[in-house]
Amino acid sequence: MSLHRLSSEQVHRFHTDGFLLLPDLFPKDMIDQLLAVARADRAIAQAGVMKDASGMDSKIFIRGELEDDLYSAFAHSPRIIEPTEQVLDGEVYQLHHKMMLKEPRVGGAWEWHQDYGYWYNDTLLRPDQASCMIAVDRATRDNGCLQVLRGSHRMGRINHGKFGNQTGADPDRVALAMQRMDLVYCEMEPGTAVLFHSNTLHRSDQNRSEFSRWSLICCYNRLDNPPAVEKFHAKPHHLERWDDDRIRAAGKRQWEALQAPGAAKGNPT
Ligand SMILES: O=C(O)CCC(=O)C(=O)O
Repeated sequence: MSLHRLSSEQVHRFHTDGFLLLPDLFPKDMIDQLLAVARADRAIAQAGVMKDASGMDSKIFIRGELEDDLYSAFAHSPRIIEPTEQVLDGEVYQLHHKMMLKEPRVGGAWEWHQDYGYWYNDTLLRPDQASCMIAVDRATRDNGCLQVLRGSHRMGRINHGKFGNQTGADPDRVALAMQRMDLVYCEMEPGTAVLFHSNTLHRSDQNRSEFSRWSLICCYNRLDNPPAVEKFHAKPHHLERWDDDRIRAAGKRQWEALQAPGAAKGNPT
């Protein structure tokens, strides 16, 4: 019996709430390594930014295909894959993964949306996806932790687009949902994760604190639900499961490469 399987009570809670907190999903040394690599990585320092409605930036380093780096290595972890397969009730593959950084004092907000609000347009025909957001730094209300509306995945997909100066889920529909559903702030210690359904409404605030908010989000789709047209996401594949030591070894290789003479410096945040 696998160490990473959820209890039937946890699976039930995911289906009821549309999300599930997974305390201490990863051990401290793996998260310390991930943070050290991310801070040193020039590719992340130069990553794209997402501007919020007031012009504040979140950094987003997103990759479709799996690569030879630590971020991709985490996406291979059975600590994530097994619970995801349980809640989606079938084999999954990695759709994409992203390192997210909200820098102290200036990190931007994310507006209410459902991931499937966008992935629908990528011709994923069923909402059979889930995302696992892993706290790399401590995530708090002050530095812009993830917020979710409990049970909102059961509304099905709602309209997404540009409404006034906001892009995201239809704000009138969100306002109605907020009258009936609990708003939950997913405050997490490093290594804790939240697994959420692709129709769960979520957002996050700006980071007005003195502390950075790094996180890694790994997104998965059911293998029997390939997109009708291939876009940015990874092609459907049988996802190898890597044990912790193989993931640590990928991190060590990347760390050594980043320290090599001539390697450009990353972002110390
Ligand atoms: O990083 C965050 O706070 C939210 C990111 C998000 O909602 C997304 O990538 O879909």
